[in-house]
Amino acid sequence: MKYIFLIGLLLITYGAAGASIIDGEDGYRLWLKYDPINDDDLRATYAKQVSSFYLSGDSDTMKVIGEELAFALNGMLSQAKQVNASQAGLIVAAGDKANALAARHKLDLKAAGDEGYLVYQVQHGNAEKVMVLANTEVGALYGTYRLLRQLQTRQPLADMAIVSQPDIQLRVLNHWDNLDRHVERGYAGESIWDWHKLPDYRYQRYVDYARANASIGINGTVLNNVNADPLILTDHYLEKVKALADMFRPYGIKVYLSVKFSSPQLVGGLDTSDPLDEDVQQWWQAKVDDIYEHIPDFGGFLVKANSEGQPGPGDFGRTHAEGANMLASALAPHGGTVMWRAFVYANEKNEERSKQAYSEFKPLDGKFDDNVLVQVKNGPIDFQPREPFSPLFGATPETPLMMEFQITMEYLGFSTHFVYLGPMYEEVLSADTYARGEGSTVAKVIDGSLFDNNTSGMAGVANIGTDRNWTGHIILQSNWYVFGRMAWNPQISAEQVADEWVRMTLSNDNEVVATVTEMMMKSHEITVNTMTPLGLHHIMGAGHHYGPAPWVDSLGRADWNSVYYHRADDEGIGFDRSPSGVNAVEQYFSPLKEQLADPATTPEKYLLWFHHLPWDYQIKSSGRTLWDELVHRYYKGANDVKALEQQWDSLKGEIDPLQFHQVQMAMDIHVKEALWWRNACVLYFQQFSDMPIPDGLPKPEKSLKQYQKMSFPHAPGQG
Ligand code: GCW
Repeated sequence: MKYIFLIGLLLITYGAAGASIIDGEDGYRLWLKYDPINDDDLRATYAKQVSSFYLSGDSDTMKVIGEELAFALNGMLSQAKQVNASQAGLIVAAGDKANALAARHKLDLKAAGDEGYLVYQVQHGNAEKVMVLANTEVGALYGTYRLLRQLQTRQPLADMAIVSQPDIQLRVLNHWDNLDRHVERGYAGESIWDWHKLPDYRYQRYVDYARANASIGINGTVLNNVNADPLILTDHYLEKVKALADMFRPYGIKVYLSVKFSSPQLVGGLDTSDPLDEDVQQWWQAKVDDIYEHIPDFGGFLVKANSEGQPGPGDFGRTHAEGANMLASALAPHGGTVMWRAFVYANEKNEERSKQAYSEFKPLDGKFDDNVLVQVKNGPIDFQPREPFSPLFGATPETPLMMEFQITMEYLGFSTHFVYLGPMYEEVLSADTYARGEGSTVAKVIDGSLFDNNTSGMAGVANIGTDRNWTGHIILQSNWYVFGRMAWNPQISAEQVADEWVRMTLSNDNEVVATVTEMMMKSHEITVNTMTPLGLHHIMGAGHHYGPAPWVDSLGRADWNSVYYHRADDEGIGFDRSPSGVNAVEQYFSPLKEQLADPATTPEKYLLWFHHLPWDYQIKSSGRTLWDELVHRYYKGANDVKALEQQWDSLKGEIDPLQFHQVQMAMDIHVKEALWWRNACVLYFQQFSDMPIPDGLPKPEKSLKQYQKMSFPHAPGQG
């Protein structure tokens, strides 16, 4: 109501001017807004239950819990007080104290593990109390955020009986941030790490970053780009890294670094970086020892090696395992981990790109040290709008695989498209690899349960920067959020997460929640249709990856060009990865491999990923020809984006005006770009199909030549 009035007033006064002051939520507070609860009864009930709280200790983490509770409860209930145990409605306890309370109330604290928690309402003496109990203080912190979420989403506390612990051990953000603050594939401002002013100047943003991550269970951060600057390992930078590690420690967040494999040569003064060379090994050991002296809980290293020009063990005739193990043995005495990326592909291999990671890493299964995880992108190529899962998942029983999802939307519209990635993550995690028969989902591979691995991890390439709202677009905050929630619990549904995120970020009004959740849930599929329907992939602009460019054919390597991937010709379109082509399907387990070998049994969403099909091939679900279906999907995609915009418009006055306005502006861009993708792709592919755009559909505004001429100097995020 207040908002409608405000907007109305501004429009009357300045309506014609176009721009005006909008007093609203700028998004900085993310999902931790803690605005007052307006329902008096509910507020009073909550206040009675939890506004007085007791903490079982005064460590740094307990202090952080106390601060968060005071801030949140004052915000939502206008009251909060830390008191002694007998007076408290809410008890937050860790360690011995928690064990004693759990025993008294016959609760199984073991089920909380090292990082989990119990949140219970219990009858304690003659009072009802809410208890957050955990074996560790970090567990108590996570439990506190869980309890606060109950209030933020307006759920009852009575009868709460929650037991939760993470299924995945390492839940890590990867920042592709350079030391000069440029963020590779970043679309939300500069890097939040102000390396120049560190270690002394410590922005509030660093604390709020830690709070946001802890609230969703993220327990690690790789601070710098995988295309790593070797300077990160010099004393000058390590001092700065230490400052961040010190700030994040109370929140349970460990710091990791990306390292360049040739660092011994580049900053160590050695003349080789051969992992089997003793001097090289000693250099790394000394470097690692030094890091741990300053950062006793340092997490470890992330490595991109022999990939896209980065140095690696291959330069010295050594395998990825030999490279990874050399770093792993330096880290092992300190409990550190190596996350070694499987994103490798090279022209010289003379093998189709989607097959190379598997070919390279499958034979190395069992050769990695215990503290190495191999980090695999969700799909076999590169974070395309949609990919089948990488065949490596399930193929390495002896080697724990870490999932790498991209949260930043390099290939999905940067930061102006309305795309919730939850359904995409869910699609990948719930996919069946059949590695050990039916039910061997990707989620079970990466949580370690399928092969009984003793370590597990999930990484997300961060989408945040210095933009006031962190992610450049409020809706895209949900992608950071859902990544954390799925890293904690890879079985959770994208829809449930969307619902809770909307409640905490936009509104608790049930109708608004239903509308926005529904929009979010369909947004990924819609955007896939606008860009790469039916399994098309890698047809975006070269270098910056912005916009459609299926015509790209002149880049240095065959597999950097769009034409390599879509293979459109007079006969048809698509990449034959079946046994009659490059036989990438052989890397999957039966019965998937047989299913994907035949277009009739390949899911339509992957059709052109696995098959080159004639333009008049009949699509099963619709009866259309392939050409008509392709055109139909591009047109449907663009129409659906337009409909999304209208749905958003219907929320005017129902949500915060600034949040509303910002998303509305981005939606305009999304609509325009969906039309651009549609027109450029349909015109381009029509040259090969030589078939008409079906009757009744509007013709593209420009000619193909005009679309091809568009250029985008200084597009953001370039590598
Ligand atoms: O998707 C590609 C990106 C590169 C990135 C690379 C990788 C960090 O275009 O910018 O480099 O993947 O994942 O290593």
